[in-house]
Amino acid sequence: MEIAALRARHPDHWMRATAIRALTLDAVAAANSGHSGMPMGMADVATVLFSKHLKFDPKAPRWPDRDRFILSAGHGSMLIYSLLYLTGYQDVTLDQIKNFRQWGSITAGHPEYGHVAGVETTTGPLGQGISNAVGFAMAEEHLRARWGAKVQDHYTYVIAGDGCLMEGVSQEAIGIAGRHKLSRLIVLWDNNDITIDGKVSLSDVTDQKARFAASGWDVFECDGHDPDDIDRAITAAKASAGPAMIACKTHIAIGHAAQDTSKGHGALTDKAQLQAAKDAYGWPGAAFEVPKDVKAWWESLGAKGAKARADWEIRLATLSTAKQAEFARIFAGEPAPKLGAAIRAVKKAAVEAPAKLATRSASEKVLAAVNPVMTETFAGSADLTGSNNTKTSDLGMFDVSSRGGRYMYWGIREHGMAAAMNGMALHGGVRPYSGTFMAFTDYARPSMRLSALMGLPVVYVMTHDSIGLGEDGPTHQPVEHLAISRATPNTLVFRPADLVEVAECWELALSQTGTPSVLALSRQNLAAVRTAHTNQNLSAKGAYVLAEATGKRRVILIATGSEVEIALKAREALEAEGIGTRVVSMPSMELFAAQDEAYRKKVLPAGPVRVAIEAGVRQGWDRWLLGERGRDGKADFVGMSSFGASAPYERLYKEFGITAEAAVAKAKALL
Ligand SMILES: Cc1ncc(C[n+]2csc(CCOP(=O)(O)OP(=O)(O)O)c2C)c(N)n1
Repeated sequence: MEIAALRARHPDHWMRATAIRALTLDAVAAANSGHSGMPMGMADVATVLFSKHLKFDPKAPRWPDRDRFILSAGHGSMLIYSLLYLTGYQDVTLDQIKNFRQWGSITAGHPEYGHVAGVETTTGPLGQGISNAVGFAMAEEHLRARWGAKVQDHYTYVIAGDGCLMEGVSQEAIGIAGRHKLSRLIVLWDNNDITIDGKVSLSDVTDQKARFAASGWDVFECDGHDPDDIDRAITAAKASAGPAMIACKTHIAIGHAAQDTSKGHGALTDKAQLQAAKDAYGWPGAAFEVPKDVKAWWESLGAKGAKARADWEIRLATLSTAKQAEFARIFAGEPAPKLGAAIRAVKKAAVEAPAKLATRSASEKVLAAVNPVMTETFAGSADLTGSNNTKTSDLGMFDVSSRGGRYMYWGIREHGMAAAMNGMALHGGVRPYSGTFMAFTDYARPSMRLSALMGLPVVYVMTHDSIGLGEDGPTHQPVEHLAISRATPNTLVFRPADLVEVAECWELALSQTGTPSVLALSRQNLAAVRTAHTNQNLSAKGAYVLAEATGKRRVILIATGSEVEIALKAREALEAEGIGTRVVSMPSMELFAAQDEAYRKKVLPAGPVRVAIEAGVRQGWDRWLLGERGRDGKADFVGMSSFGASAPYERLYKEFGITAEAAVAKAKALL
């Protein structure tokens, strides 16, 4: 690559783009870690995107109608930090750039949502950003249909590398975007032929352009170092009818000794080589110095965006006051004011006409009451709509000709679904929930972890939550998944026992603003366990006394979901023998752990023996059995310690010993 020729052909552009390259080299060298090559290679593309196409206002980083820019290749974080610093985002100061990757700085190793205004999503786990972007683009289409182009009318741009495209989740995302003709989604592929181990050809010979085209995308190409060609390709991509992929041919670590090699991928810290690269670029000044005219040009881009934002505010103000308030509410992620009343009505009706019901069906009943009053919900299922019970009659289908619909057939794409839900939640204005089988949380898990890390109130409707699903057998029967979900920080796991608890748990899940929820729901029918109505949300405390001991309390049975019914039966048997037994229903361990000591002590006092009953593994239960005033030798667990098996569920419960009799025997043995 002839750097001199590039400089000569577009001298102004060259210096502007090189500001990104120079800042990247300096920041990575100062941190002595990080990734230099990718930001250096994509600096030209980013410069054209930000100067000619991206609608953004550094003074209003969360303006709802901004274009979204997603750096899916998150290891190249210095690309986005440089752009945010150069264009004048307030919190990315030069000091932050100098403290790249250091304790206390917002310029973390990989871009983190919530740390830096202008970072739309946390990236780093490759493939996530491009898959989030599908959710961003869906949310934009949906909101544009419902609110009008006056207030929602923008693009989603993604920079993705070879790694993002190799990760399996990207195919799920690409498939969804192609099927739904998400024409406002534009992926800029950093086609540099290099990954960490060497040339891409070491591990992949996929024709990426053909692959995208085969999934329904419009495909473009450009020379990723020629600003005119980049501009031409982006302009064409914006006008195309489908989602667009632009293969940007670039050189990793351009102008450095490590150019076009896998060495260029990582941290380029050699001082002499760094200076040689800057000399080749014609870059003046000391480390972290950007010439005044170059910085001023970048800042002028930011100022341009202020006008677009001000115009948008004028358009928003033409909506009625009520509509403006609703728009503000859904973008703030606040629950609808009528949610509480809708939930209480379901609870009251449930108690008045108790029925045997699977909690997945109970969930459908709750959603039928919630969706009409909380119209920002956006539902779906990974090809298990009839099993997950996520669809209610009022939602309508989200499709190419009906963007206002609120139900999505995700196809068999659990991971892509979860990643897209993250994107929707990040975009704002929609509150996504979708379902699959609980055992397939594994397939969605990388994105579920990011929901938690980013603090997104996505709801995962995970049905068929135990061996209680029966004949489908151990491949489909979760045993460790409750424990895995509970082990994840900032995640609420709900396992409700009946319609009343399901209603309460949905209310809690839909009231979250910074925490995802996992709803574990049964396939099999369950008896109603809550027989008296109260307006109070008892599940909000995580655990509560469902049935008190008569006489001296000697046993406490703690159960969740489908096993609460078993605990109540065991209580009856123990009480019949004169053994006072309390049953505690524990729909959410996390919420119970968050209660004060006095409440926890009231529910789990010292003294009685404790037996927990849950059709899953014991991991996670010992705090409630041995801690919290419990004692080894006075506690036991009725649950699973192996995978399940294929048979009718009643037989499985018997064979695996998850029965009232087993609970009674274990309790008595401890007395
Ligand atoms: C899921 C995941 N696996 C592995 C990594 C580690 N990793 C970071 S960058 C990278 C190589 C990516 O290659 P490419 O996208 O071509 O980036 P470039 O070499 O162009 O910078 C790998 C394997 C990661 N960040 N995420």
